[in-house]
Amino acid sequence: MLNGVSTLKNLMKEIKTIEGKLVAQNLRIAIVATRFNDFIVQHLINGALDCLQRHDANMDNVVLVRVPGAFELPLICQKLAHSQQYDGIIALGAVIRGGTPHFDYVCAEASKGIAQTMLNFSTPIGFGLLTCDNVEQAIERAGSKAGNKGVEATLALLETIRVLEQL
Ligand code: INI
Repeated sequence: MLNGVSTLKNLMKEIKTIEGKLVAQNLRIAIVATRFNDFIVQHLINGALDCLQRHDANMDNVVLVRVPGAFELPLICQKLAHSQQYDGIIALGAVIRGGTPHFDYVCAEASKGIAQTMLNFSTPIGFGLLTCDNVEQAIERAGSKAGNKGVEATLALLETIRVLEQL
């Protein structure tokens, strides 16, 4: 078994592997962020901006677009992707479950619309939309216990852009 593992490791060394470097230099990035639940979303925006700066983005090439809520994210992402002015988009927001099924509709349409936009225009979109059962879960994912999803979405975007460049 041990032999099998080392054979696989050797095989991996021989396989041509395409990976994306986390370099933001010279990229044109649009951040689309909701106003809804701004007390959470502001932390996601801060995380995304900090991450871009740390990865050498030219901050003059970064634009922030605010939208009412998560339901509006797909339309604005689509418009930005269609413009071909951006190498990538970061979609940020927070949907928090209430007492009605509204949460399910907003989450489903937002995530579906963002994924569809990414595929329709081959423009990578970092998915930084929190879908939480309560405020505590959202706080945990906006820069406390469970990290910052704005940072995660930004890193995923950089990696995807750099992989796409090589394909
Ligand atoms: N939008 C959000 O971004 N987060 C929410 O938690 C939320 N809830 O719970 O209602 C929400 N609703 C607004 C929705 O996204 C639209 O902006 C609205 O329906 C107008 O089109």
